[in-house]
Amino acid sequence: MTPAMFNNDTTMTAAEIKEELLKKYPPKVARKRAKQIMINEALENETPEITANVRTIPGIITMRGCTYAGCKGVIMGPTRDIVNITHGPIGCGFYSWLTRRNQTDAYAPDAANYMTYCFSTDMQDKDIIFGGEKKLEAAIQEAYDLFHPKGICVFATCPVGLIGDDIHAVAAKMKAKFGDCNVFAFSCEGYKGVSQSAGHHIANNQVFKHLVGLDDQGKPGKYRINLLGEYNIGGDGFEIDRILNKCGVTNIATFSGNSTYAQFASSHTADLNAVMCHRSINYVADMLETKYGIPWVKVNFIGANAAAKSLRKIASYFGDQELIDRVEEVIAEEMPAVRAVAEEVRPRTEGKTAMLFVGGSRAHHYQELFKELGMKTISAGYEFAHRDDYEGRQVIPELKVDADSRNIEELEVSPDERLFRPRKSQEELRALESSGLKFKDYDGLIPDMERGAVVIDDLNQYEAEKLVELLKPDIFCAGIKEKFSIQKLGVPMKQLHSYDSGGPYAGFRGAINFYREIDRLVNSRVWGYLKAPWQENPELSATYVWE
Ligand code: CFM
Repeated sequence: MTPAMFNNDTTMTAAEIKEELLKKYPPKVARKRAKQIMINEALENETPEITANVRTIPGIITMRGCTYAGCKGVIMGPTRDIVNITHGPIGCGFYSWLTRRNQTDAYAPDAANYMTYCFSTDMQDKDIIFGGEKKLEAAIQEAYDLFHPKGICVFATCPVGLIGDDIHAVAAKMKAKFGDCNVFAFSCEGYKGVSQSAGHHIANNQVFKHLVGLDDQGKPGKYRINLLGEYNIGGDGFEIDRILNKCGVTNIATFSGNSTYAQFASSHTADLNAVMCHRSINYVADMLETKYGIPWVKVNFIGANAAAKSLRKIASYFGDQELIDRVEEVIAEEMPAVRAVAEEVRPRTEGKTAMLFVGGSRAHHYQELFKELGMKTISAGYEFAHRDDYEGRQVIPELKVDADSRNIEELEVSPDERLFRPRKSQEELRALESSGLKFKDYDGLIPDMERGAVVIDDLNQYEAEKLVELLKPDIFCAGIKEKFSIQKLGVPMKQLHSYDSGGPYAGFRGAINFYREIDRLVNSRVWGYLKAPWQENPELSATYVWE
């Protein structure tokens, strides 16, 4: 049995697909959604512009998460030796506890590891009525007494913002009381922004304000970088560190996969910032540059070719022949194993199609891996990225500041009197730029996608199913909320947030893992055989018990 679902035989044009997706909506909703669905290279638009980072229309089942998730879960969650206390009802704490597969090295010599704990103030009705500050104070004290951590972070959930608890005052008071524990808080109430993206920004600000720059003793090394926007999901960060070590590059701090308090505190001692996930951490990259003089470049270690390119970028920045040669040696050593698997798999994956709807960077990065398999990404989009992640950073000056973005503080940063040290002179930077190295730059997802591909921002449940029905991809990549509904449509589904239980997929070894996984998935017929009970017997007969 070969269900139609597996034949990529659609004859519809991208414009017809867009029209189909919008057809069911009331006119006002359709008008709004139309601006978030773009046919690549803007064939139907006069200005190639996508609407992004705007509120989800009420009633639509979005794939997005909340601001608290972006702050506590995404940025601070992967740090092993900071106690993260959720100030709020237990549900928020519980559902952010070990749900993201950010791994850490618990055997490291400096390893205090609090990641397996779920710290919450467990607010009750009476705390909402009379205020929760005392309870928060007691929780911070208890955590300190039990663990004596270097840092305690406090995260506000929605009710905390609504009742007005001053979490920053409580944190400052406890910090002063302890003297040897850095306590600071995040006003990252779930509703604070339109998605988790606002939480990234809030986390970036507070870590920069309260932690970065506290320790001038960074790790020693000749080529010292920070890896920004890498969260060690499924061990990606471990693989990148393995490669960097092999090349002789010292990673001072990862923001924030497998990170520690000390890494953040000494990150200003690095000489280059390599940015993986632009969306979640570009604020820190910019602030490290302004305050300390560290330039940043965009890298991508997802995909073997992309990893090689990123290593070359880092080497060309330092410009040292020894490093340039070592990077070439490492690439030459690692690539044969990658190529061997790619060649074995490619006859089975060539020409297959993929759809990617993930967060704010993976829907772009993973297209590299699919390209290496000879697969085509026919539709992709982010959940919460901004226009610059789609169209490139050149659009930043024209981004509209609306009420939602105004909600998030923009830190005023200036060069540090003591520590600002430009890592390269203006002439050196210009010379590097003319040799092709781009600083402070990200081209975004759109230029890398084929003409006519459908780019959709904040895809929702309804559109996801419709899109799969119309375009019949060989694989659909998104998250747990989408997984089962897509599989029920007969299409293999790969989670690109948690990697299901797989990974790492970054770097050279990661590419091998990914090739094998995708080969298995796109060549498995099992989802096509699956029929939900209502597809086989659409009518249920039943009787009322009281008849
Ligand atoms: Fe950056 Fe991420 Fe992503 Fe992200 Fe995320 Fe994530 Fe993601 Mo899930 S930081 S934007 S908020 S790469 S948790 S590790 S997979 S949505 S595409």
